[in-house]
Amino acid sequence: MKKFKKILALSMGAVLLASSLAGCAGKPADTAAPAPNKEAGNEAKPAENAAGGAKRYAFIFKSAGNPYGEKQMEGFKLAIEEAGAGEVILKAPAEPTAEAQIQMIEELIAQKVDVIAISGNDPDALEPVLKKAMNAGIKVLSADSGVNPASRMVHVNQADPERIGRVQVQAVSEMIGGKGQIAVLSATSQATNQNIWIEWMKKELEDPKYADIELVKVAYGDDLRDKSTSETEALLKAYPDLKGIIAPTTVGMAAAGKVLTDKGLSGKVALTGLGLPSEMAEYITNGVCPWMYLWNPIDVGYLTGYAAIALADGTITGAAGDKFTAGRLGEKEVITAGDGTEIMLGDPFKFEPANIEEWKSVY
Ligand code: RAM
Repeated sequence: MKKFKKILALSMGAVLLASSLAGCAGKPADTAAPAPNKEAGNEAKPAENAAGGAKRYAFIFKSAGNPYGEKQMEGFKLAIEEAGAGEVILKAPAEPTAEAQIQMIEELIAQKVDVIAISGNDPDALEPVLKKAMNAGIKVLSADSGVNPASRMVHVNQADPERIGRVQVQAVSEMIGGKGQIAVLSATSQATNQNIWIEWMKKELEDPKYADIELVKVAYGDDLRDKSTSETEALLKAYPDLKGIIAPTTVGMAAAGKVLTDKGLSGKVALTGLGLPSEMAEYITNGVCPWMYLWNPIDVGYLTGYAAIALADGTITGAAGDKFTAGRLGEKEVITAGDGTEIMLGDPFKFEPANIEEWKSVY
């Protein structure tokens, strides 16, 4: 039995490696991932930078201790190593602030790395230091949480922000029968990705079909477990009639799932949003979160890794129409986004009781 589970976990890993997230329902594609070219003698020599050393690729996530961020960085590392492109530097500050990231970027500029990829803690505050990096010849791209177009060459987007925002409102509305108070439990108030999704949630709520739903508050748990827990408790206290919570952050989802479970609120306050299957399986199974959405965070990092390589070797400049091959994800194209250019991973995926068991060991 144990052995069977292990084999299952390994094959799920292969499925994961092979799949970008499919549509809002159904299974991921079941094609096998091509094995990395790691046989003796076949191993690619790390590409060299201008100074003749191995190229160095840095990734800075929003903050440390976030399992989603760890998966994203895992995917980034996988891409760089699989391609034999050079060395990987992974960083995440203790606090989810722009200041902490600015300090890390300054250090990376001093170290003369070749590429900086970043999930930004602020769309604009990083502009001076990221421009400084680009002026020093460092290729800069953002992923997951974007920085403004002047601060980057291209952005790696996990899924269409409009779709991500609207689908969460549609979900909560269905869960609460189209009536009652709802709240949003977000990450930080400056997070680019969450703020864009919340804008789309508000646009969706303008539809007359949601006339009986009231968004009472957007709370910020800062992607910190404790703060997200206390913010959930505060919402329940301030709004005793609250019917639903949308948490467009994996950290917020896990914290809210635990609070609602501990308080026995399953079936009374519905939870949905963007959750990590490994953290949310318990709350999907116990009914606290009837269903939720996410994309594959490893794939976000993996795509970012290949985009970083393509920027570093000059295959792309970040201009719309640029094309490159992103390993097992195949050919990808740089497209025009609302602001600047981006590379799109895919669609959000729906996790529900019927499929959560098979995903919880994957990410
Ligand atoms: C958290 C982070 C991340 C976001 C996910 C959904 O882990 O805020 O940036 O993409 O949630």
